[in-house]
Amino acid sequence: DTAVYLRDYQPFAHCVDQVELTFRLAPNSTRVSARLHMRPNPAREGRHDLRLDGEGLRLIALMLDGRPLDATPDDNGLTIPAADLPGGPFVLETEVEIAPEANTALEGLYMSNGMYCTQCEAEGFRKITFYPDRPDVMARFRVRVEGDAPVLLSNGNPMGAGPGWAEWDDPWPKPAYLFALVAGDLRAHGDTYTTASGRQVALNIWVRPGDEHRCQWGMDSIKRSMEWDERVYGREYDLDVFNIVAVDDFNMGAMENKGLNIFNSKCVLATPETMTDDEFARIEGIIAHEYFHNWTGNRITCRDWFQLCLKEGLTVYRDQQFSGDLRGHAVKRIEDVLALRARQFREDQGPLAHPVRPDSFVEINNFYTATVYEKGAEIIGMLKLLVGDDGYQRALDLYFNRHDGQAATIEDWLKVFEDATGRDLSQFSRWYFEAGTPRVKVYEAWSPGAEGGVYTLTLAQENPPTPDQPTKGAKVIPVAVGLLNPNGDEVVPTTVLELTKPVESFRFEGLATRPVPSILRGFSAPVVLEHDISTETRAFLLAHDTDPFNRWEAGRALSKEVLAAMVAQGAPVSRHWLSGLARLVRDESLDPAFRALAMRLPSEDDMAATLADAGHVPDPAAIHDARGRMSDALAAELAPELPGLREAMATPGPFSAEAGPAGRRALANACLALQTRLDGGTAARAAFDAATNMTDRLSALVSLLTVGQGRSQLAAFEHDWQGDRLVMDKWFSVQVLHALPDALVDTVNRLTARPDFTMGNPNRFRAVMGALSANHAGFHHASGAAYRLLADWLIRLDAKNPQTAARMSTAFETWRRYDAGRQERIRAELSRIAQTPGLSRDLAEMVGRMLG
Ligand code: B3K
Ligand code: ZN
Repeated sequence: DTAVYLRDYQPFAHCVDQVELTFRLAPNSTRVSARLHMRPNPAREGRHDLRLDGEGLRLIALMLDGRPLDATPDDNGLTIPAADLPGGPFVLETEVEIAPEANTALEGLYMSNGMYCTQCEAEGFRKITFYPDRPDVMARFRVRVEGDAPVLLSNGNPMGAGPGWAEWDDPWPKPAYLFALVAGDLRAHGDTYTTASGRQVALNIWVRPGDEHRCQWGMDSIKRSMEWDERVYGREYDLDVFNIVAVDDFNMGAMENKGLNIFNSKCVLATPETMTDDEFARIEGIIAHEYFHNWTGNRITCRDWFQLCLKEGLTVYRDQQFSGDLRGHAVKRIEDVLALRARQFREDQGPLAHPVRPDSFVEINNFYTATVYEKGAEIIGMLKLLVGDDGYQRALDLYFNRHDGQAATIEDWLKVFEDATGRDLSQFSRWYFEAGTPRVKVYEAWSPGAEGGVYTLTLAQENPPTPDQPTKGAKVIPVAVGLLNPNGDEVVPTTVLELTKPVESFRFEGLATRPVPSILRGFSAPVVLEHDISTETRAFLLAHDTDPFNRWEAGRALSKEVLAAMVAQGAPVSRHWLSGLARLVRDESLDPAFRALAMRLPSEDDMAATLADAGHVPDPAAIHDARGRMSDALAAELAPELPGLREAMATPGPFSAEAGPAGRRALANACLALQTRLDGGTAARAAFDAATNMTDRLSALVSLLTVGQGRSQLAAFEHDWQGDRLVMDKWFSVQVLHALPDALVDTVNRLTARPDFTMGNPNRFRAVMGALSANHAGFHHASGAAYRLLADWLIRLDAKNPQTAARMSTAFETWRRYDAGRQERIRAELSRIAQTPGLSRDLAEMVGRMLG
C-alpha cells in the first residue's frame, strides 16, 4: 500500500528559515544550487534524521556548514542521518542538475514554446531541488536566475537585474508549492494599482510577443479583484509587484504562486474576436480566484494536503461571491449549481466519492476534485447561512488575525467560527469528513382552522453509503424555505430551517389558505431534494416563485420529468412544460441571461444520472433522441417569435463582455439554435457570416453542427484561425462534441491524424478527448468503440503526462449506471489500462478506485 494517511501526520523535524536558490538555466542541463538555513524544530523532541524530497535530480554537490557531505539519494529523496547534523542551526547546500526540456509531465521546471516555467503544487518542487516538499514547512525565498532570456521572473519583489540575471526576494514565508520561476522572451501589458493604504503595486501580464493586445480584460479583472478583496474582506495586496504569466502548455487552469501567478493562456488571454462571453466570465473568475489565494492559501496555507479544501473551498466560495457581485447573483448561482451537479454530484454518486477532507490518498494530484473545490465552497455557503452575515465576517476576521503566516487545518477553521459565534460545530463538521450527497425527503401536512391554518413541513434526511463509509450521521442541513399563496404572493418570506435530526417537522401557523412551498431556495445546501409534487405545482412555481433560483429549478425539474417520461414511457412532449417555458422566455421583465438559462435543456449525462437515480437503466441513444424531440417541440412552440426575439436582443455599439450584453447574446443565440431546427440553417448561416465576435460566430457554427450541417463554416473557421492555438481548440472541440453518435469515432480519428493535434499540449488533447467523453450518446455508443479509443489515448498520454491522463479518466466514473453490455465493455477498458506496464501512480490510483 503506497497510500498516505492523515492520521500519520507529524510536524517536520526541522525548520527552514531561509532558502537561497540560484538557477543557471539551460534546456537540458539546468543547474539549481540551494542554500537552506535550517534548525531543529522545537515542536519535535530529540534528534532526527533530515529527510529531503527529491525526484529525478542529479546530485552534483552536497555540503553541510561549508563541508562536503557524503550521502546517496534514493528514488524519492535524500536522508542525512541525525548523527551527521549539529544540534543547532545549520546550512545545507546542494547543487543538482535537471532537464526542463525533457519534462513532459509539466510538473516541476519545464519548457513551453521555448519558455521556462514551473508548476510546483502539489509536489513538483521536489523535481527542482532537494527540499522538504510539504506545505507546513514555510520559509523565506531569495532567488537568483541566470539565463539568456530577456525576462527572468520569480516570486516576491525584484531586487535587481542585469543582462542574463535577475534577483527576487519574497519577504513572506511560504511553502515550496508556491515557488515559481519563468524565463523567456516575454512582453508585458502593464498597469498599476494603489491599495487602500496607499501602496503602489506594479501589475503585469506577461505574454509571448504578439499577444499583448489580448490582456486588457485580464488586467481589468485583476484590478476588480484587488478592489473587491479590500472592500469585502478587508484584504490588501502585500508586495510591490503582481505578475501574471500566460503559458500555453499547462495542466490546469492557473496557479497562485506568490506574486507570480502562472496561467494557462486559455484562462487569461481574451479579445472579442477570439473568446466567447462564457470564457470572458470564466477568465474574470479564475483571475479573481488566483488573486484571492494570496490571502486564502498563501498567507494562510494548508498544514498538509488533506486540508486542501481549507484554501480551495474558501477561495472558490470567494470567487463565486465576487462573480455574483459583478455579474448578478441569480444567474451566477444557477450556473454554479449546474456545475456542482454535473461534476460533484456525479463524483459523489460513483466509485470516486470522497470526503471534502479526505483521510488518505495515493497521489494528491488526484484530489483536486469537484468535491474538494465546489462542495468545499458549498460548505462555506452553508456556514454563512447558519451563522449569518455578521457572524461570518467576525469569523473571517478572526481567521486572518489568528492564522496569518500559518499552515492551518479544517479544525482550526471550524474553531474560528465557534469562537467568533459561540456556535457548536461538531455535528456540522460531518460535512467535511463524510462523503456522499444527502437526500432530503419532503412531506407536507395542512390543517385548516378558524384562526388560520397550520402548515407542517416534515423533512427527512438520508445519507447514502459511499466507498469506505457505509454509515454516517445526520448532517446539519440549512433548508431555506418560502411559502406562496395560490395567487403566487409570498406569504412567508425566506426562512432558514435547520434540519439536524434524521426527521424533523416545522410548523407555520396562521395561514389563510394551504400554501405552496418553495423549498431549498438559492440551493441552500448541496443535497438532492425529493418532493413529490404535481406537474401543475411545478408549473405554478415556474410562473410565480419569488426566489429566482427556485423558479429556474422548477423549470429544470419539470424538464427532467418530461424528458424522463419521454425516454422511459415514450410519452409525448408535455404541454404544461412547453407553455410554461415559452411564457418565461417571452417575459420581458426577466433578465435575458436568466431566460437563456431556463431554455437550456438538461444535459444527456444529467438525464442519464436522473434516470439511474430513479432505478432505470439509462439508454444513451434514447435520451439523445428524446432530447432532440424536446428541442424540436420548443422550437415549434416559439417559432413565430424567434426572429423578433433575436432582433430585440441585438447589442449594438462596441463589444462589451459585461453581464448585460452577454446575457442578451445568450438569449439571442439560444433562439438561433431553435430556429436552426426549423429553417434548414438559413438563419444560422447568415449569423455566422455576420458575426463580429466569437460568441456569435461559435454559436452559429454549433447550431449548424447540431443539425448535421456546417461543413463550409468549419472550413471557413479553420481558414481564419489556423494559426491560433486557442481558437483552434474550439474548432477541434465542437466537431467532436456535436458529432452524430455513429460518426464520433471517425471524427476523432480524422482530427487526431492532423499534424496540429498534439499530446504535448493539454488544451489540444482535452479539446478532443474531453469532447469525446462529453458527447454522451457517442461516447456510450453500444459498440464500445469510443471507450476503446479513449482508453488507447489515455494509455498513450499517461507515458508523458500522468496528471492530465488521470484527470481525464473520470470519463469512466459513471460506468455502473449503464446496462450490462456497456458495463462489461468499460470494465474491460479499465482493466486494460490497469494492466499497462509502467502505468503512472496517478492513473493507476484512478482506475483502481473506479474498478473498486
Ligand atoms: N492551486 C491550483 C491547482 C493546483 C493543482 C495541482 N495538481 C490552482 C487553483 O486551485 O487555484
Ligand atoms: Zn484554487
